[in-house]
Amino acid sequence: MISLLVAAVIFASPLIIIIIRLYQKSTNAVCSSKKRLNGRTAIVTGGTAGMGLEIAKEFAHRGARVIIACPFKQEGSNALKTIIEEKGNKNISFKLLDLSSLKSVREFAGDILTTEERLDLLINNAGTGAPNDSQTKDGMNFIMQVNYYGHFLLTILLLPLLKKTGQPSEPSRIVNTSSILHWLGRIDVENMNKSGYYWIPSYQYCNSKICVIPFSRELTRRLEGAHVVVNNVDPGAVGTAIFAPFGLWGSLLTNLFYFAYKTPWEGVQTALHVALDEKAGEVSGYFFKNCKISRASPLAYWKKPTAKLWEESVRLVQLIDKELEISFK
Ligand SMILES: NC(=O)c1ccc[n+]([C@@H]2O[C@H](COP(=O)([O-])OP(=O)(O)OC[C@H]3O[C@@H](n4cnc5c(N)ncnc54)[C@H](OP(=O)(O)O)[C@@H]3O)[C@@H](O)[C@H]2O)c1
Ligand SMILES: *[C@@H]1O[C@H](CO)[C@@H](O)[C@H](O)[C@H]1NC(C)=O
Ligand SMILES: *[C@@H]1O[C@H](CO)[C@@H](O)[C@H](O)[C@H]1NC(C)=O
Ligand SMILES: *[C@@H]1O[C@H](CO)[C@@H](O)[C@H](O)[C@H]1NC(C)=O
Ligand SMILES: *[C@H]1O[C@H](CO)[C@@H](O)[C@H](O)[C@H]1NC(C)=O
Repeated sequence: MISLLVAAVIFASPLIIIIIRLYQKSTNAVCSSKKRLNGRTAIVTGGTAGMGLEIAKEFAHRGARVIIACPFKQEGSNALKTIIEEKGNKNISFKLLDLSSLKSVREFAGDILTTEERLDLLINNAGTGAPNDSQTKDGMNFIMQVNYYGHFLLTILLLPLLKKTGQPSEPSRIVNTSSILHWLGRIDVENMNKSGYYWIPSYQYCNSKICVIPFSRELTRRLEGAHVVVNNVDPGAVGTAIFAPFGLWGSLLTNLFYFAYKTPWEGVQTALHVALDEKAGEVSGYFFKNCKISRASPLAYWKKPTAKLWEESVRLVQLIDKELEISFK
């Protein structure tokens, strides 16, 4: 019986991989915008590897000032060098940012607000799927803080600059990275920063990726009248190092499925579309997939948890009334 099952799995896997590949390759759309970004400034969180690096390169190619950010100095300076060499644009900076630390997020945002004159594009791309269920120094679940709370705080702290930059003819844009795995996630506000949430070690990843969606919608509501738009993207399944923290299992997953994955270049097309396309800049609070508006899980549209999530997020990232006032006045 068991051996029959094993045989079935062995035979079915290549077929499944081929189907995923065919589906992904045939549905993947390419960003067609030719927009130049001279005189524009973009921040790409985690612009040092995988899809973030690909996005940063594209922005550099189009003439933008690009700021990339991750928690490791060596990785940051390597990426910086690569971008400058490949694209011949010297207006690129690397700054330290550890999204798992509220203090680091505040320092990064403070630095940006005092040194940058404008901010046209904020790409909340950094993310971790590390099977790391420990609590951070701030008392939150590690994955949730990196993927969701950290970006929540960062976005709100940077709003004054985004609002100052946005014009009626050209709003500044925020792009949040969701994932197909958000379909498995829940907006479970009471247990949001819990360790050992579920028997699957990285389950909070799914939760972090669904929380991003109601947030974009709530922020859109709160930003009415300001020239800032915010949308979510689902890149598809992309061959990056995101599974590396899983060790042997991670490299197995990466290599076994390599054939099924999109390349990082293919994976970032929707993010580029949302960041650059003229029509995409006219909507806010939407979920994009393959360069088109799509529907996220119905859970992401429930009103009650959305309001509660906002309150709880403000409390956990320790935003004070005065800061909220400055960002939303
Ligand atoms: N790959 C997929 O199939 C897939 C599918 C759906 C959604 N996504 C999402 O797409 C985004 C990009 O993922 P990727 O696949 O390109 O992964 P990746 O290659 O692992 O890149 C992740 C980036 O995030 C940075 N990062 C990690 N922890 C951080 C922290 N604490 N503070 C600041 N930056 C941090 C990393 O910097 P270091 O390298 O220096 O740690 C790296 O630059 C993520 O949000 C991911 O959840 C990926
Ligand atoms: C860098 O980019 C910014 C914004 O795009 C621009 O204002 C500035 O002049 C650029 N600096 C250089 C040295 O090109
Ligand atoms: C796990 O999370 C803790 C903080 O909660 C952090 O200090 C540590 O670096 C993380 N480990 C990995 C492998 O990401
Ligand atoms: C995504 O967008 C929301 C608002 O739209 C913002 O508050 C949040 O910080 C962003 N990032 C994440 C990961 O939710
Ligand atoms: C996060 O949740 C855990 C358990 O659910 C709780 O013990 C902790 O106090 C919470 N942290 C904060 C900052 O509220």
